[in-house]
Amino acid sequence: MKKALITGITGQDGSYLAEFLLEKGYEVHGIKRRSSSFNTERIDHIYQDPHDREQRFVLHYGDLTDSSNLTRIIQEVQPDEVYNLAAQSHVAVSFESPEYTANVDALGTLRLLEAIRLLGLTEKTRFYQASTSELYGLVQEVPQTESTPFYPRSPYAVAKLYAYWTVVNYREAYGMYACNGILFNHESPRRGETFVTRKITRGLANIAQGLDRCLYLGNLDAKRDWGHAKDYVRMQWMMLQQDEPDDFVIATGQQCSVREFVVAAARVLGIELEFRGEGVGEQAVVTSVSGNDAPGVSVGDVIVEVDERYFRPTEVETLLGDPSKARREMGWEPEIGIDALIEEMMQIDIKTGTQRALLLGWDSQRK
Ligand code: NDP
Ligand code: GDR
Repeated sequence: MKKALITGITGQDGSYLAEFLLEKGYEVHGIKRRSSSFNTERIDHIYQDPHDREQRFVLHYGDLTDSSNLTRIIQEVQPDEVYNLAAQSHVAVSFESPEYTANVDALGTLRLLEAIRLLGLTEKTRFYQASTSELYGLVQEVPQTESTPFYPRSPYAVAKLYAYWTVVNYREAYGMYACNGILFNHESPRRGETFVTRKITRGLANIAQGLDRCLYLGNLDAKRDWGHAKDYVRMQWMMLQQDEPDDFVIATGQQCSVREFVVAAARVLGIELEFRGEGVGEQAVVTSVSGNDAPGVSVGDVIVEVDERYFRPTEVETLLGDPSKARREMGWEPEIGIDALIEEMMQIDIKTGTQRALLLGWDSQRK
């Protein structure tokens, strides 16, 4: 039975990858951080009792800033595959906490690779690094491929650039099977609530129920190549099953703007919008409402407004990936398009919003 170690197992990708590898018959180990409240919501459904003799899902406390802890876990697990998904992954937050972001995202990757090397596991252990389209930043070429020059635009992207080259260097210097997946944005109903897609689907679903009035966003013109996390974790595994290690761009090859995402998400609720003004203060006004999914919204309501607090000191305006190499060499194709992605995210958030509204209604009647 193959053993995989996943850092960042409590995150969006970690949870989907753990499910995927368990289905493939792996013994899956994950590193989770100690926190003052539960942080395992995304993986609770696959949790296995440590007293179970057949246990194939094991969690270890750890942190990417702590080498001794990482070395001990790797020594104990002796993994065939390490998936390094842990990161301070929020670009805007990296401007607030640049040093911490570098410590986790850049040095954390180095710590893992060094642990594998010093433990004599370079022959045995294959390594996947969660690299990112943020490396392209101020884009030098459209669409972006594996050979497009990098131009990072945030402390997050600079830290990930260090990690990217560390992976390449360990591959070349020590012959390690180590790969970079240069993944473009990928989303799901499990996406963290402060990333823009989930902020939009959750925000609009709450507004539809009258739980909130307005959604405040930053740059509506930003364009991203958005895919589904499930498709992307399948690719993470595929990259470690090749004869030779290599780096791959993973993307859909389609892009849309944040504004277009808002319009499409609102449509799932039966809401049509018109955008008025531009820049700070730009607003989305409701022009029609149909169906029963938005009882809290009326024509004329302003439900989205641009707030400069969500602007970034340096922005990545547009990203569009070319996944031809992954298609050609591994036969990978994304299966879930942007419309299906938005529909799925909206349906889950509508369900949660409706339940919350019912609960609050029930409470207020009781008072
Ligand atoms: P999430 O933010 O959902 O998950 C990040 C994970 O890292 C969480 O499990 C988090 O733990 C953990 N983590 C954070 N800091 C530390 C630390 N110091 N030590 C150990 N664990 C830590 O990210 P995603 O799942 O969306 O992304 C996975 C990886 O892929 C990240 O590295 C991200 O930068 C990268 N990436 C993501 C893309 C995307 O569009 N989703 C695109 C390209 C790259 P906790 O739950 O406790 O916070
Ligand atoms: P990104 O994702 O920065 O691409 O990083 P995010 O969803 O945060 O932003 C996408 C774009 O939307 C604009 N935007 C807003 N973003 C947020 N979070 N909140 C807002 O209110 C808002 N309004 C507009 C942003 O300015 C940006 O242009 C994600 C992360 O998962 C990284 O870890 C990963 O490496 C990259 O995707 C690929």
